[in-house]
Amino acid sequence: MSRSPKFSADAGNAGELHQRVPAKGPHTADGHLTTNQGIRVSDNQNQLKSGARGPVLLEDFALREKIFHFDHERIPERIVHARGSAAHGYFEVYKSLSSITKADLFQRPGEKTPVFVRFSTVAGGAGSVDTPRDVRGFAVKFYTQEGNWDLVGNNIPVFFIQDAIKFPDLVHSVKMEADRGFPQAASAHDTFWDFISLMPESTHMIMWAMSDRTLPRSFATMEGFGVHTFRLVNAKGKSTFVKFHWKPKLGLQSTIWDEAVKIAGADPDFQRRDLFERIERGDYPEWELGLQLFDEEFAEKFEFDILDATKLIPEEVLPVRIVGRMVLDRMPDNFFAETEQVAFCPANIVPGVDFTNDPLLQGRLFSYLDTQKSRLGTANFHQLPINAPKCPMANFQRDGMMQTLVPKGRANYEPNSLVQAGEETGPRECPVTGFSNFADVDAASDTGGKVRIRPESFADHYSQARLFFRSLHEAEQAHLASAMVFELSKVQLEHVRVRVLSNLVNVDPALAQRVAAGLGAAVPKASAAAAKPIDLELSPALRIIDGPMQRETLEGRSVGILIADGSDAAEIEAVSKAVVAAKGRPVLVAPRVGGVKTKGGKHIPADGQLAGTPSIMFDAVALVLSPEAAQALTKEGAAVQFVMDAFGHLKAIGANAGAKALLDKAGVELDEGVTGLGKDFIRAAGRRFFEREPNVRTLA
Ligand code: HDE
Repeated sequence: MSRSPKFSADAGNAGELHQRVPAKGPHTADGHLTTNQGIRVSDNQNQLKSGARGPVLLEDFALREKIFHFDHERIPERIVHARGSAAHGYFEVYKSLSSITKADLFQRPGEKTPVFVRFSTVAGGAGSVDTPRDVRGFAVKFYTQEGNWDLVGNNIPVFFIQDAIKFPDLVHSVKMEADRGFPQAASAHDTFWDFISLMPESTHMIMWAMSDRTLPRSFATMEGFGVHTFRLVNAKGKSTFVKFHWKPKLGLQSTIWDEAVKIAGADPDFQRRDLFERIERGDYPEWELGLQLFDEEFAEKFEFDILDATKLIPEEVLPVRIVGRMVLDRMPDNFFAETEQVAFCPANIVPGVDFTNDPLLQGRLFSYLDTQKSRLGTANFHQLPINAPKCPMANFQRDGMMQTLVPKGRANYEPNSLVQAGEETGPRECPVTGFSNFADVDAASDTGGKVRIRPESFADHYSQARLFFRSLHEAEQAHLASAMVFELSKVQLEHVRVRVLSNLVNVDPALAQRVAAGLGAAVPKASAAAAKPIDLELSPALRIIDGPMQRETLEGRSVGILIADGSDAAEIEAVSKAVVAAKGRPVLVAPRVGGVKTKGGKHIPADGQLAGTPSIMFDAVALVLSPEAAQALTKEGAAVQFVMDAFGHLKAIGANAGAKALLDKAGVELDEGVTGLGKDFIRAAGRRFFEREPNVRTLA
């Protein structure tokens, strides 16, 4: 065993190991290795130890960070289509399809749109072999000038099930069996065939699955299909049904089953390697995009429902029209960053492409976003380079885990009128150029089709606001008006204050007047109302004060009883008992938590100390004080505040004669809510005295 402290793992070939070639990805100018924090690493071979043979030191941040990161390198694999291989390329349209679709990528002959295509098997895990008998995924992400369009298809034109709700069952049945964890990447087992045998709608797909289609020789020699019926929509809003086809330039080629099995042993990565090598060689895989286009009339006449994903339309019945080609000419730079993190979603469509009511497709529209959140861990997965659109994007979605964008300014909502303050306003919708869904009036005739319209019956925004305000007790009205004045006084954008006032005029001109007066502003004209507000019969149930839900009771309320040395024990006891008898909760508050020594020398412990138990904690207060104590407490801020707040908060104040000095100091004026300590206090303590309010504060 070597005990030499000088030994180093790379001692023998240090020169060779330290030659540097700048990387394509993140790198330092001089090729220096750093930590994730940018700290230069001095030794990537030996960890920090206390002595050559001693324990490893926790402070070795380079070691800890490196292992920490390594421990978290994996993300959940796809629940289906886990094993995949992908490549970059482009789609080139042959001639303009403007008569059938307004989709930008189909307008200008010869124009190329970047694509990223991922091929996959369905059942096997990420590390399974390339050549099981299985359906192949054929997912294309078009990075168009109008946003990303994902055509997430398979190499078979039909599917196992008609409704999305059966998908988890289908997938559970084909994946390795739940108890034993095998077979991997194989449909030849009990549970799959059990399910299939109970699922007659799968029969057509099973024919395909058992055919040579599920043994493709290479990705480059298989067809791709959008499977569902989609729509193409032209600039005039006319919809044409479409089924998408990818036709391989090299034609179709499959393997023999025996061959596929042997390939799996000889080269588990047969198709991934094939894709890589073709592109390396410059033999770029190529497909032509074909469309089967048809209208409602054809759909009606066709013997099967065009919304049924277990059916195809034979090319002999409806020819495939070739409209462009797709070439894959560049391998991803990094398998994880691109192939693993690419997030396809059938709901990603562009103007000119639209959905149908195919129930399987509709189910998929929900599913894929969920899966991305689960796999990539954040709603910001669209910011990953492979998922980000290559056209400009802007919206008010903000924050979230792993947010990498740093939006400026405070416009994170709309509508806003920040432009009037010379601030950035952020982006806006546009009904002309924005995506609009095909209305599909026929399919949804009873609801009038798919629209983004608010019904006329939702137009009245003011009448019930008026009803509410006018139904309130006048004290509540004053509170509401004052709250408006307070809030708007904090608003520095004058045009916003004016706009709120003009809305208030619709609610109630008198309210607008009160708020305007509180702001020192003029009352503006009423804002334009979608429906003219009307006077409704007032609803007393809407008010709190004097409304049907007002209760005058001590039940469930608490009374703070302020006591001090020299207080009368009998008085304290009497008021406490009376509160309890009325189902209230008495709380003794004293200058010291240890309690007080009463007039007769008795010790009474306190429940709370004055400074930490202000009157805001109670629904009413009682003062049981000797004249001397009251006098002394006039010099105690917490005591004065105790009483002043109770008065200002319109609470009942019961006081004995001795408390007068403190009442006076707190500015308490006699009213119905200021009582002695007897029955009148217990009665008063069950409510607040709003009639006092004009004497204690100015309200709008
Ligand atoms: Fe998928 N499918 N799928 N699927 N699918 C996924 O999304 C799902 C269906 C297809 O290379 C998942 O990101 C439901 C039909 C491909 O990354 C998941 C239903 C077709 C890929 C999902 C279907 C497909 C997926 C798993 C029934 C052919 C791989 C990981 C309504 C037209 C894309 C992921 C890639 C991937 C759900 C049915 C094709 C779980 C619920 C039909 C090619 O979201």
